[in-house]
Amino acid sequence: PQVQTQTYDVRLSNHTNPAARALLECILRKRSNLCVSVDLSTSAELLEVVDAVGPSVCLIKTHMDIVEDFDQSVIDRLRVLSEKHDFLIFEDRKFADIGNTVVLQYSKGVHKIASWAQLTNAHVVPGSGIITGLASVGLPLGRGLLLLAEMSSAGTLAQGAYTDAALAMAREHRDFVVGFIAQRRLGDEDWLILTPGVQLGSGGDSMGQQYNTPREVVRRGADVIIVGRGVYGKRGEAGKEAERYRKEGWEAYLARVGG
Ligand code: 5IU
Repeated sequence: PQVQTQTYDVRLSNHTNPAARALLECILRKRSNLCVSVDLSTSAELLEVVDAVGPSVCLIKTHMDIVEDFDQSVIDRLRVLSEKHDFLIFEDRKFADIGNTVVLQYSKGVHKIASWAQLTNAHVVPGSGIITGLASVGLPLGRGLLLLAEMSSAGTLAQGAYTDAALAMAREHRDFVVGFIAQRRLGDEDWLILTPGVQLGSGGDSMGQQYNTPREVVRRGADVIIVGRGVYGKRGEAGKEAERYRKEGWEAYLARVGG
């Protein structure tokens, strides 16, 4: 596909899914295409970082299953912060089972993800039944789904024909699938591309993570940059770092759309 040069404003008219629209509207209101991934394992640390980065983000990405003291009050407090700072919530659950099972994992259990996360994501390895299952829960609630088409980690199998298959599956479910977790733009349609593996200074970690800069991933087609340790890694500086990444991401977007 060609470089995505349409503005977020124009792209709003290409989307009908309520979660996709809410995300684009929030991006425009806050001039932020930054999602901070808050991978911290106590609710106090999680909520402290969310409160600090909240003003600079359009989206907070969670892994709620790593929070050791999880209970419903964590969700209640997260939602208060999402109203206070105006951001959406993306639970990075990476569903990967058959349709019947993901229905239960998405709606029930300890986390009841569908009740609070506007966005979640799924692997395509089970085939399209996973989307049918998740859509049966998420669509009535106005939720949106991202498919994992590519990963940022070294040696990922999500490439080539696998990535093409993810795109084909998304095309069958355009009401619920709003885009992809990917490293570049996919397809000529308007899919939202959310890209993890982002850090200023690039490099990686000791377990296969590979980083690109905000400017590079946005140039390749990222609509939302996902940054974790780059923002919350230095204790006490998450708010300042988030604002730095927001500016980088927004300038890269303006450069891409020619503004
Ligand atoms: N994440 C990736 N790469 C991927 C996918 C998800 O890093 O391809 I799919 C998640 C893992 C972590 C966050 O929650 O995004 C990135 O965190 P760091 O910026 O701290 O590496």
